[in-house]
Amino acid sequence: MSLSRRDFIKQVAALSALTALGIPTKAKAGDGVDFWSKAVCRYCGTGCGVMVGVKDGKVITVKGDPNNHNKGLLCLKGALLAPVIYAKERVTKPLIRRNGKLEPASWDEALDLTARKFRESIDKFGPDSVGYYGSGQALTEETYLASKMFKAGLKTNNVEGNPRLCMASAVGGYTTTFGKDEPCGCFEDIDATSCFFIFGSNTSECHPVLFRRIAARKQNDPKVKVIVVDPRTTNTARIADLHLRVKAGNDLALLNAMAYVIFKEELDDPRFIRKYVHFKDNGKNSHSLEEYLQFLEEYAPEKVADTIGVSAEDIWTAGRMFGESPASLSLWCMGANQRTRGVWANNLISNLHLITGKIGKPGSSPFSLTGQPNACGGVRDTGGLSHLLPAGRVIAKREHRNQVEKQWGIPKDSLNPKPGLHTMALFEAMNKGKVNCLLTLCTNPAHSLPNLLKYNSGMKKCFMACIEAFSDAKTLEFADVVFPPSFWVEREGVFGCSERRYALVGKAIDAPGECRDSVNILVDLATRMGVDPKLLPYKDSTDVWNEWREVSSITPYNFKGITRERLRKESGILWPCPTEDHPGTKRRYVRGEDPNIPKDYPNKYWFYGNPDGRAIVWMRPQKPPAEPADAEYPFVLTTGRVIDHWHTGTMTNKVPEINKSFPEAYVELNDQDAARLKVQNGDNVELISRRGAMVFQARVGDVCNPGLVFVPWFDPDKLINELTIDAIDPGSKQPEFKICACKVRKV
Ligand SMILES: Nc1nc2c(c(=O)[nH]1)N[C@H]1C(S)=C(S)[C@@H](COP(=O)(O)OP(=O)(O)OC[C@H]3O[C@@H](n4cnc5c(=O)[nH]c(N)nc54)[C@H](O)[C@@H]3O)O[C@H]1N2
Ligand SMILES: Nc1nc2c(c(=O)[nH]1)N[C@H]1C(S)=C(S)[C@@H](COP(=O)(O)OP(=O)(O)OC[C@H]3O[C@@H](n4cnc5c(=O)[nH]c(N)nc54)[C@H](O)[C@@H]3O)O[C@H]1N2
Ligand code: SF4
Ligand SMILES: [Mo]
Repeated sequence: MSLSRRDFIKQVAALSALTALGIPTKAKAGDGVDFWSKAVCRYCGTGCGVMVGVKDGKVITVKGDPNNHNKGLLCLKGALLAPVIYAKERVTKPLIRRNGKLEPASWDEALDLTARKFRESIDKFGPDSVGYYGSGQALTEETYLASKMFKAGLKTNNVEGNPRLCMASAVGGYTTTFGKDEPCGCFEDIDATSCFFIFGSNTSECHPVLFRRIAARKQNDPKVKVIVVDPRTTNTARIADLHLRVKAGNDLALLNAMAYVIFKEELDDPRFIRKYVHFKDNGKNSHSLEEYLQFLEEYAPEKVADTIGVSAEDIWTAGRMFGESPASLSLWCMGANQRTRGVWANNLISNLHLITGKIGKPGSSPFSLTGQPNACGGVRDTGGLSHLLPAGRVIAKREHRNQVEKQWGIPKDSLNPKPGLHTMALFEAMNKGKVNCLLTLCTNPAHSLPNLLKYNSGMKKCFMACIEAFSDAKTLEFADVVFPPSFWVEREGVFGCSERRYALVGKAIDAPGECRDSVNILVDLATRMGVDPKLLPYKDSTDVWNEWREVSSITPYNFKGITRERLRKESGILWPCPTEDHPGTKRRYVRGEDPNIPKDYPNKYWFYGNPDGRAIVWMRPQKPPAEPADAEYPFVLTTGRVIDHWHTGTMTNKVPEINKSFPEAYVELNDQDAARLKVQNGDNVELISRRGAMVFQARVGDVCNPGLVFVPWFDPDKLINELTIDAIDPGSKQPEFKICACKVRKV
């Protein structure tokens, strides 16, 4: 059963009446279903709780969980999940490539072939000749297990995932500023803030249920201000009191200029700065407040307005709004992260909170919005990247390795001390024949990597085994083996969304055909590769979860109290949560809230991630993007999302209502540019970058800044990533999807 848009609106309206408290996980219920099962939406990092309605063993409807933070609300994607499960493109049998074609095979054949290929490569070329490439959409248990299997079992740190394309700059930002990853605030801050500072986030399309909460906050209190920083007039920008339509890639200067205004207007918090802040420059040298102020002199609004592309007056207004507001909440996403200076952008946003003391109080927080439903809980927290170990520890530190070795029951100093290859280096190594075997789980790199044409040869050469739910995923054109996984509510496990909230995706139905749970696939594969079975003593995902809880317990992540039983009853709990009677933590680093801080700690705040207990205000200069527009390629190409489609479209293109509204990719072109190029709305134009060229239908209007074009990247038939650049942030190694130069030609 699927819903039309009208039905959907009706359903959302009806949901407020649906707040019968404490719906048990599997209760008999009316509404034509046999039972409702509790889960989390499988799409965005908002992490909406859902109730899945099952009849005769099939999911027939999905509605919002009234007890989760979304209070029963869902966006269209979440509400229309049922038809995705039953799409005819589901992979339901293992496949092996024979004579160039993927053909059905038995599980034994597919697993043995994969294990043999990996084993041979490791024996011949060493453990770093293989790798794992996972996802912020995999369950926590799956990523934790894969990371342990490769790092401890196969002795390679080549463990990566799509969060490198997405959240790596946020990880880098938080760890350099606070010494620990992950946001310190929570979604409830939305209801308490009086100023939203939304930077490079199209919240209305990408975190729609959070956006409703933002809009409701604004509607309820006319004093609430919204500042949006985006080179496009997105739907998000339409509710802004102040929209700074910056030049793409040039807004680091804006963040420093706002800091300048804050000091000039005496909106800083000297007491907070004195006690809790430490100033540093790019060389990691410490500085005084006076030296920081000197650094900011270069960023007087009048000096940088032209670089940024907005008026000095608007910059003064932005700084004042942020500083004068009793509480300010920054929300940012890919417009900050997908940049060659993504880490710096993250640091500079946190600076604004640290100089004003607007942190750790209701409504005040530097809050990075996470893209995927489990990039935080699954990949960042479990250490599913090539430089990380579980619960905020890093490969490079011997002390951390030794802790984890002890916890995993492997000999001291047996973990590989060298961080593995980051995502772009991993695919580059495949090009060069240095990585010969790759296991992918829940990601579609042949569509989502930047500068795609460059990486095709590596994907062709490398033995690729893909755990992938849909047969039309682009990456399967390169796969040698395909494993059919249980999808979404066909298996049980945990998702951790943007606000450190862990919630259970309950199993509601059986998987079709020969699909297996990915936890089971990974354990089976590891065993056949010769990994010591004692390392992976799990019969199901609950066992993995229980080990992971234990592993977290000696770290500040400590969520030992988040038991499976609690997850079944409650609709999500925020870590840290050390004991079973602990309610979870809304705000970290605050005495009285964060269980890591003793009750008798002398200060109100403790940024315990850093040795001196202080957060760092970084002096980061303005830097342009890697490939700015120039005379030959005079336009800037940016890429991003539309509300109804998810990433590479493999799921949302199975929903007719959605596919009708966005059948194919297009290019947004500013009307002044269009007039100059004599292009009318609906005409075809060719975009040409230094890497590729492609034709799109033009949507002419005033959404994009003049000189900027925007293309959504969901369309598998128009792979805009053939044009994007693979320049990376030197710190986070995240690619600059948001900015490259191009030409536009009428065809
Ligand atoms: N509908 C939908 N929702 C999603 C997803 C999806 O595929 N579809 N994916 C999820 C995932 S994984 C992610 S990461 C998030 C992404 O969520 P967002 O980051 O909100 O989405 P994007 O469209 O990638 O980019 C956001 C904005 O960055 C702006 N931008 C570009 N360049 C610059 C710049 O130089 N400076 C500034 N300030 N802004 C700039 C763009 O104009 C765009 O409006 O969405 C999540 N939610
Ligand atoms: N041009 C451009 N490119 C971008 C971005 C951008 O803004 N612009 N954004 C980047 C960002 S932020 C991200 S997060 C990445 C995302 O990039 P990808 O992770 O490559 O994109 P998805 O479409 O989410 O891929 C998920 C895959 O898993 C499959 N799948 C779904 N459910 C399951 C399941 O339960 N199990 C298994 N095993 N498979 C499943 C889907 O069919 C799909 O093929 O893309 C990046 N690429
Ligand atoms: S806002 Fe995100 S999590 Fe919530 S229903 Fe929509 S896609 Fe799912
Ligand atoms: Mo993402």
